Amino acid sequence: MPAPATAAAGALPPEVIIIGAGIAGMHQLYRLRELGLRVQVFEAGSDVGGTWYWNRYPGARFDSESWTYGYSFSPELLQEWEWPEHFSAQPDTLRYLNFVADKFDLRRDIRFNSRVTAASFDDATSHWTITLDNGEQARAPLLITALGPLSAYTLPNIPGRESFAGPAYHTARWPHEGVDLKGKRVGIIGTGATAIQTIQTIARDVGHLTVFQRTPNWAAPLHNRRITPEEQREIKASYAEIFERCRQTSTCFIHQTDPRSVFDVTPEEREAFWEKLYGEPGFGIWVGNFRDVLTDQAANDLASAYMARKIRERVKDPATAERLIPKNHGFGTRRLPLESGYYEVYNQDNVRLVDINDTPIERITPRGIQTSAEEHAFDLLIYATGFDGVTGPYDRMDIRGPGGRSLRQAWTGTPRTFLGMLAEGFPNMLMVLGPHTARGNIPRNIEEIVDWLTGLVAHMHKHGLARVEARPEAVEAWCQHVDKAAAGLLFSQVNSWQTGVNRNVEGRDIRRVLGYYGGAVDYRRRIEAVAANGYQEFLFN
Ligand code: NA7
Repeated sequence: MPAPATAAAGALPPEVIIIGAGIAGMHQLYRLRELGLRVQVFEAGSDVGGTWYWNRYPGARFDSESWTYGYSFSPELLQEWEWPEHFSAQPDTLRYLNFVADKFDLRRDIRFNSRVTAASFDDATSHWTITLDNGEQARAPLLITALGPLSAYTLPNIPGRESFAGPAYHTARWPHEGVDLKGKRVGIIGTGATAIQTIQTIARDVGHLTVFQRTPNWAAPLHNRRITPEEQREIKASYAEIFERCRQTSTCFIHQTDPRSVFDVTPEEREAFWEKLYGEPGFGIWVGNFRDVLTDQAANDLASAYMARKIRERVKDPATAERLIPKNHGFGTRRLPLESGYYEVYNQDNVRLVDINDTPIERITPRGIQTSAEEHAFDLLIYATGFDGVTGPYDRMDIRGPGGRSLRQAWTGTPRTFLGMLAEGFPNMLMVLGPHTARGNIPRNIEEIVDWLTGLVAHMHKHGLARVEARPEAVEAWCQHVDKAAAGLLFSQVNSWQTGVNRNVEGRDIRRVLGYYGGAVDYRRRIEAVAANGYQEFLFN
């Protein structure tokens, strides 16, 4: 019989199990404690932080304004913590999450180094049993998954990967002690948001850097800088307004879509607006652009042409500049990487861009990477090859609902949820930031979902309800609405982790809608209405 994975002898079993001690799991734990519930969190890492615990690659940092990113639930915390930079670097973010864990004594309910490999629901008792990688088990009526949409990292499916003689790291598993890259010959695969941060940071230290690019991405300047003491005072004095502003925008960033069409203004006005956005910090150029840039092909073509011009201005070698300009997707139709001197890296003598569409990678060898043209020799390889987004972390566990029904199988084509918080046919499993939820400024999205789920749990406790599940007709209506909300957006026609495509994972070659794209304001209105109407879309008993 497996050993119980919770608490000391004599202690009462948990009423809720949470998987994950990242931003979401920590907040959910805090909230459920407020309800007086016994909660047990299981975390695969050796400490708190989730994304910010694992992703320690050089240059990892926010693209969200730091002062919009932290938890808003504690006014005291907001006054105590000081973000050093407008866009926080990973070490500071991890320090922040440790500060929060210490302040609220969260660790006493978290078991670290405990990866959950399976979860199964017992229909007779309406309890979930989770199994850890060491075989231990734990049981509770409610299971909350706080897995993170980008926690299932993926390695490239290139032959010979294991044969490389030197060290090779995925960016999401960067060694905690750091890596000395000085003078080394480094190869990096990938040119997404992660790769761009890594490349621009390490290019000055390495001996030589070769970037293997399959698809270039549009990228815009981050414009990060330190927060001055005066700004710090101002930020602390205006948190209420900052969070209110985030509540009013469709992505929960401070940036709001401009109500004008690209075609409402003259070419000169358009150029001036884009120059302004290009010169400003953060995601404004992406989510604060003209209203039709992300929905209308002709408007998007103009924005893409502007961005292409910027790349040509910044990269000296015209052939390299052309390779860095995306040709198969328009500006902003994939998650926009923000950069600090990324394009200028390609003006350095020690950096080379290899377009693997021209010279495909054939295999990884003991010495390096063999393309159709030559063998590139390296001391070290970096895989900045991304994640099996959103559903990947669920797929990596064996989750079984009533009658042993597998979630992995149930979601083979596309996930089926109600509000992105309950999966169809999986009672008592509540998801924080699962598929079909609004996503933008992630901690803001998390906070709303955590608070809403806390309300649902409180409702169940108040009324003595042991089991909750979404009504099939509510799931159907929600899934249809989710599809409709994404239909008019140009990004829906483009392959990326946001549309569920990952060519390194079998079966991940079909685009799916994985988020709610009706906007955060609409999402909030809908979930609040469900709670206000007494959760009629659910079956309880
Ligand atoms: P992304 O954005 O998914 O980027 C992964 C990159 O790796 C992308 O350029 C891929 O090219 C490339 N890739 C993946 N597999 C291969 C193989 N087999 N061969 C060559 N190139 C490959 O992940 P990130 O980590 O950069 O960013 C994820 C999110 O984290 C980001 O959106 C932010 O929200 C933070 P492809 O484009 O598939 O051709």
